[in-house]
Amino acid sequence: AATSTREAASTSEAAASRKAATSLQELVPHPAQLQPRPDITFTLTPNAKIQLTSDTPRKPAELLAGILRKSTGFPLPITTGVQGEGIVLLAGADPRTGQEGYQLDVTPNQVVIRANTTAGHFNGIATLRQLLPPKAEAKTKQPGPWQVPGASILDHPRYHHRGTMLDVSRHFFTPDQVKRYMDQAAAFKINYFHLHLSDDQGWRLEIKSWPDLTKIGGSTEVGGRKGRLYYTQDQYRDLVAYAANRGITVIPEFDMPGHTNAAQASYAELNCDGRKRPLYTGTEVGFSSLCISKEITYKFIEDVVREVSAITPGPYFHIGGDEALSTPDADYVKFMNRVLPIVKKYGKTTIGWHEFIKTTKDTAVIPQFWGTTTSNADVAAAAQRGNKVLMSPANRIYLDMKYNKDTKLGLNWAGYVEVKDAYSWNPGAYLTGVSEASVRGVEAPLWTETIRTSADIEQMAFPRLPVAAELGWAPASVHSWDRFAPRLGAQAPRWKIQGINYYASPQVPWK
Ligand code: TNX
Repeated sequence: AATSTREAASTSEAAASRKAATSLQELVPHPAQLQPRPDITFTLTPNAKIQLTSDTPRKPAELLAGILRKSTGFPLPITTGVQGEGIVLLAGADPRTGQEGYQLDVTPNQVVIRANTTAGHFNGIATLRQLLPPKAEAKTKQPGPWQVPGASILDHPRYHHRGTMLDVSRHFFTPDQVKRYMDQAAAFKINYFHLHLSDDQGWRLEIKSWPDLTKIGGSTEVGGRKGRLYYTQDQYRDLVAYAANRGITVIPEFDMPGHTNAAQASYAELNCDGRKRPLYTGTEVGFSSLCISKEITYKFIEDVVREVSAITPGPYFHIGGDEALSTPDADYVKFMNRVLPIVKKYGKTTIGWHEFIKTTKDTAVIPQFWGTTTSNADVAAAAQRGNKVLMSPANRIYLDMKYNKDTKLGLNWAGYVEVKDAYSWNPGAYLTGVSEASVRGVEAPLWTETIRTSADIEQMAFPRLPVAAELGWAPASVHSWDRFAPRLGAQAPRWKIQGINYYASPQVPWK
């Protein structure tokens, strides 16, 4: 009996370590360098401590502790001083890790993460979460064992900018819904969260000097629901801090000179004819424009940029600039020539949908390409001058495109975007005249004309947001659908434990 118990124990240990060993092959995004150490397994026990030195940042440790205390039920105190079993976060990593990379080394009694920056530590922690069993993501106490397979990882991203956008204007999402999506994004090393805060259907952030923007412009959404559908400045500050505590920088967008009906419905003086527009709850685009010839327009914009910049620690301000179909070309240029210096005056760097780049030769501004073609003369010319381009080609990485004709949510103006389509392009060799060195990164935008709930967000973002994260982080040399699809499929148990409503694409071998 003794023998068979021992055998049973060792068989289940072998099974557990076989299982643990595979998590090394399942990382999304794929790390730059990965060396398995099959002879080693680390097991997290109730005695483990999260150990820092005086020069390691605390926020990443707090994020990790918050997640693992819930699922393991262990106390996991954060201590200063490196001793004994646990997870050790150290400053001072190999210079090849750069500004955002990390090293992760598994020893029998410690997992050691080294990084030179806070971002690097957040990224190392995202990797450690995926090396632990899926139940590590549970919100309630689970039984162990909590094993990490032996490995030595040296990692850094292909591109600095790995983002997603949430359109909170077409449909409003509560702070808790936004936080839920931020959490989901952070798990894939997404480091920018773009909030589309104004559009024809809604103005979503309190501006103290123009209170009717939210009082009127934030009172409804697509479909006509009524409510206080906006964030106070305090709520926005809290969202920005929540993101920062996960290694994410928020990029606020106020779309102009088109997509402005909500503002024009709030203030008569923002219209050339001096008359308020009716609120709009449909989904057409291209019918609205700020009044380019009125001075009050630029006072309004300066007030918005000043107030928003003061509560946005990140260096970017997104001015939209897309689909200004009701603004004559000459006016569009005039408008941008007034607005770009305002953004600069308040210390921010402009990002805009790519249309705006034809109006400026400033190489510091960032065009965000959202087209469906693989050549764009204005974007290519900007790249030749030295601008960095953010890549969001709609027919590849728009999260609101339907997967196929049967997808209930979403739109299809850019086509159907199945998971393999979302993966099968090279951001560094996609646009003619825009080479690897001119690409700043990849953003996956989620427009919300048809999206109303967290379950809706998740159905469209999963699995395509992790695809975007893979394209933005993993080295180009590992790009292969056949090898990526199983790694993606291996995430499903984690998503199930978190209650993420992912789309189980038939293209992916789900675990
Ligand atoms: C185009 S993409 C838009 C948005 C829509 C989206 C829907 C872009 C810069 N503008 O106004 O919501 O298509 O997919």
